[in-house]
Amino acid sequence: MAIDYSLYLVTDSTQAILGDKDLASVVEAAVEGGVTVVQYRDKKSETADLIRMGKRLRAITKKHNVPLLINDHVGVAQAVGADGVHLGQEDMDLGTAQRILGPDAIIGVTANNLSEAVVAASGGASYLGIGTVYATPTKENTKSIIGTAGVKRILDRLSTMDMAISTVAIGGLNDSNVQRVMFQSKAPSKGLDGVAVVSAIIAAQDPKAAAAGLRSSIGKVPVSMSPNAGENQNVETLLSQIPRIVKELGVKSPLCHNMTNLVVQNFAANVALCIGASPIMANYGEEAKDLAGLGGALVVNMGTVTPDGLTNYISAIRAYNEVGGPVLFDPVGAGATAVRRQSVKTLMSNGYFDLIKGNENEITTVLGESLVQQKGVDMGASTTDESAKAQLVKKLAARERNVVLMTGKTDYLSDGERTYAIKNGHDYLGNITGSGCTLGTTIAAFLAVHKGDKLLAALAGILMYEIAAEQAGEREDVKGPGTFVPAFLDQLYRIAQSASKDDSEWLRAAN
Ligand code: 3NM
Ligand code: MG
Repeated sequence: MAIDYSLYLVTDSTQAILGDKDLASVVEAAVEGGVTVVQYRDKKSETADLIRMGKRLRAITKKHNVPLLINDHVGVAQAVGADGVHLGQEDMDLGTAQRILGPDAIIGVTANNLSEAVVAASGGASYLGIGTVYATPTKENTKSIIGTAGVKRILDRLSTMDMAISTVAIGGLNDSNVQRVMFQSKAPSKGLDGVAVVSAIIAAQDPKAAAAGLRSSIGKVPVSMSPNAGENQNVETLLSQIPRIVKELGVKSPLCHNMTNLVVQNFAANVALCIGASPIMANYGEEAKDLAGLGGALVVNMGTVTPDGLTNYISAIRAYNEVGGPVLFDPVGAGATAVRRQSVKTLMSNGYFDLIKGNENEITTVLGESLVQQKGVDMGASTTDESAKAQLVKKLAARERNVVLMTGKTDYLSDGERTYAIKNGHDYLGNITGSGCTLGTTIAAFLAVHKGDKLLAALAGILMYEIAAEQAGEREDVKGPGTFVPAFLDQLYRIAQSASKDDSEWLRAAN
């Protein structure tokens, strides 16, 4: 039997989630709204009560032609004529359940990690419930939170096993994140078959509307997250398009919404103006709902993160994600403190970033892996292995399905397929404050004007920025970092002006 796993409802009968509603009525409404599979999960009731409710749910699901599975209790599944069971890692083992229920039963298994997934898949499970994706109050003692990266790791492994097993993700999923989770979890060869939710439907005021909303979200890949136009590998072809993109930026003057740190606000606004963008420094998340509709891009720079700031970032990221406005994440000091490490996780589980930029430490923190063995508190530890850096950037971009830029003497830029090393820039950029942050501002403005190929947009921003720095650093009137800053702003402005006159001479310095 081919099953549609796209919207998998797991029930909960607790006061905290179901409240005073009647479970069978909630399930019926949910099925009418578009739920495609129902799992009856009740961790507290006695067997007689389970069978009583199970029979009611069987009647409802049968009427609507939707499969019914029972959590944990194989005997209850048999008693009510369910289509199968869902087994947690502490429940009856898969082989025993298969022998009892026979070959036609649907038997799903919970998988938190690679080995649980491999064991269940090899054992012939019908599907895997992969989780816990995000923290959820619904289930007590969940194992580790694996995020979309963890789901993707499991899907990648399953695709190498060449097995016809279905998959759903579970844990903390709701209408604000299902599209992104489906998109970001997608392994090269296979994505999730659906998502499983509890509270997003059972705790909803209107379970039918909640189910209908989820069902329609699941089917759509958000415009902003469409895969990168990765067909263009040729550097010359990419470079040839940059003057036109710089010119377009000046013509469109996109809104560049910065939620950035206290140190660089003024400088970032000046950089945005000089390149031809229209800056706004707005840290209040509620405002983003209006700003996101203006066709610009958002920079989230957590250089001076606070609890309030985090809440504001999340509202803004969601507002931009909703309308497909590009979001650039600059995880400043990501590895420096526990608060920052946690903030990175919180932000990444709450939204999609079109581009993540950072230095080596920041990018390795976001990836969760280090290139080199960290020695004590030596945060400056660095590798000189260029190909290792390029691989790391590529890996993170492939994992997040976005574009990643690692800045340094050489910058590495990747969309998970194409990876480039860029060697432009000037030493003085390292001697002034906010040069990394304002590069983020610059790239965001380019993402707003050039939507077709995010990597190309980023490349245009990086080259404009770094070549302007080279030109400024070489000027006779520039004696050091102090005189460099105004000269740098001037050169950014000049490049913008020359591009508007179709002069692309500046780009000859690209390397
Ligand atoms: N199993 P909600 S998480 C039943 O990780 C269940 O295996 C999980 O609830 C797992 O959709 C979970 O309300 C609860 O976050 C999911
Ligand atoms: Mg269980």
